[in-house]
Amino acid sequence: MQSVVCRLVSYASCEDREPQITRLVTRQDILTIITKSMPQSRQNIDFNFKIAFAGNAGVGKTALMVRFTKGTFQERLCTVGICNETKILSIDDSSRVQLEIWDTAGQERFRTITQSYYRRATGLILLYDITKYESLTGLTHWIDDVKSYALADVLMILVGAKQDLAAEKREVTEEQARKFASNYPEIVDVVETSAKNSVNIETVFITLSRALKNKYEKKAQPQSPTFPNTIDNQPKPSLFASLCSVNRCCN
Ligand SMILES: Nc1nc2c(ncn2[C@@H]2O[C@H](COP(=O)(O)OP(=O)(O)O)[C@@H](O)[C@H]2O)c(=O)[nH]1
Ligand SMILES: [Mg+2]
Repeated sequence: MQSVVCRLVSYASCEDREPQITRLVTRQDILTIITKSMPQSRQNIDFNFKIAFAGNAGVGKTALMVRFTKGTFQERLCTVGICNETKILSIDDSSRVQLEIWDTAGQERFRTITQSYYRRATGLILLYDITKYESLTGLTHWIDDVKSYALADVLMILVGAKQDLAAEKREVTEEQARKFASNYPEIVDVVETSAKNSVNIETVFITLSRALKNKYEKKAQPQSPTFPNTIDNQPKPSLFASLCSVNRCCN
């Protein structure tokens, strides 16, 4: 919006310099400016989904988000403030899906994740650490929280993180995870990932996005860049810049 305002200001000052061209800025002008100020890649978006995380501290939520959105992995990360990142995916070569991915801000350490974090999330990534059995069972509490705060029909994917440590430290088998998932019809799939070695990272987001797309297509909702979850009234990443940073761990 800031850039739109800047453009309007420069548009107006341009008119000042050329007084012979005097006309009002119409609604159409504003729409054209807004469209032009959107990066090409943000146009023609079929769906917008807000994706949030649930899972114990230390299971690898931030590492998964950073690997997916920035393509990097750093040992000993800590999350400060509230982070969201936006990424666009093509699903089955036919739909462009914009994901707004919200990391927790470390509140899970104190079990103080608030209603506002889950509000309007359409998709949820439930993360456990395959080297810690209690991180799988602990998800029961997070799912209870999600069910009381999130949209009633939120879809979830169960993700076993740190798959690169399977050989020496595995405590949870994929079968145990699938059995856990079978108790929750909202869980669309179970995937093991490694943010460290970049294994199955895109699979998580594509699988969840595809399930969400199929669900909303069935509902025959209008195609709109702001459907089903308008993000326009959410704080933009730039406004969050001072709150949101992922640093080397301060522990
Ligand atoms: N070996 C390995 N370590 C990981 C992986 N993902 C995260 N970690 C480590 O696990 C710790 C906690 O990760 P973090 O993303 O901060 O967890 P969060 O508290 O759930 O956000 C950090 O030391 C990460 O480097 C992974 O895929 N493999
Ligand atoms: Mg974190």
